[in-house]
Amino acid sequence: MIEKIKDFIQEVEEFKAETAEKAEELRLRFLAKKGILNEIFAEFKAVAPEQKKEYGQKINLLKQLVEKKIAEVKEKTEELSSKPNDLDTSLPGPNINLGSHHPITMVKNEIIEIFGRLGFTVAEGQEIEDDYHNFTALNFPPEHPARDMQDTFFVETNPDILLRTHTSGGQVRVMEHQKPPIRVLVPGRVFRNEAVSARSHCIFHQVEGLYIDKNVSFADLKQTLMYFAKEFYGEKTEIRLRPSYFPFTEPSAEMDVSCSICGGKGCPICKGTGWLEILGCGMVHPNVLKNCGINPEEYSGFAFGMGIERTAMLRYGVTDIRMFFENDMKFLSRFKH
Ligand code: 2NL
Repeated sequence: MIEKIKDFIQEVEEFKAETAEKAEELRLRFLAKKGILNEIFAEFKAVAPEQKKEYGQKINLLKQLVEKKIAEVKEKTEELSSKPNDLDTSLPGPNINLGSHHPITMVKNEIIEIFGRLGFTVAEGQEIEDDYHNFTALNFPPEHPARDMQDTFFVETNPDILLRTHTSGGQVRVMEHQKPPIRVLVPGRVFRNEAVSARSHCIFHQVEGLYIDKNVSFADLKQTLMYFAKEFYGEKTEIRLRPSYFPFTEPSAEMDVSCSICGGKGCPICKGTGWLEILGCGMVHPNVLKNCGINPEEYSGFAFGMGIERTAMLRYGVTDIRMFFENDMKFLSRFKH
């Protein structure tokens, strides 16, 4: 009999009291009228007098254990059910971990917002393009090096299909479907078959802009981009245009802004020059207008393109472009506000 009691003690000790139902089961099994304890008490009467002390202690221990377990569950469930009544609605709520926009998204949105004030709307092109919209319509000659496998990711089974190397195909599609005046921004992800390093990546983001109407001049281009530079980099920002070359614009230029870090005096960020190169631009080439069904005798326009990563690196002092693609929580949480 003593062994049986010890087994019950062990059973109750191991009992995990989680729900009121489980506790009730335990109570019925041990404490009910026809429960185990009453059964043991009945047997206890027949125990020899010299063993009564040992038996009595063990039986008491068992009873206390059962009662303790039941009390524990009661306490737990009461605690839970009484919580709503104790709720103090004047206390501040629990800390909810909010996410934040990715820095590339933040810079992209800011650019869209600034040009939006000048009447530019947004169009999304497509990441998978055909050769015509990515190159041919944009006046790339058939043998242009950008069309090389070394520079562009082509779909293996079809040399006509590729991952866009710029978002310009998006503007081509807008021109094909819409009559001037056109004022559109095409932001998006682009791909180049390049080695990845701290300064360049095979995937990056661009915003390109296109403005087409009657009598659009280089002065309009300059004024529009100066407005953008002052809005984005600050009122004191100066701009400078240097001649450049793109197949799709003529004339073409690179735009620099005075270094916002040193104010133009020269620092490591601008490599001592006082200027930061931020975008390429130019007057849309007449061949491009023609290819898109717009008469270059009647209309003219300007276009520009800028890399978002480069812009974000300058703005946030990020020195490795790869950080934008790693989803490192420590890096991303810097951009919470
Ligand atoms: C750069 C330079 C540029 C354009 C993009 C463009 C688009 C059409 C027609 C003419 Cl449909 N031009 N886009 C023009 C000049 C420069 O981007 O360095 N981007 C990162």
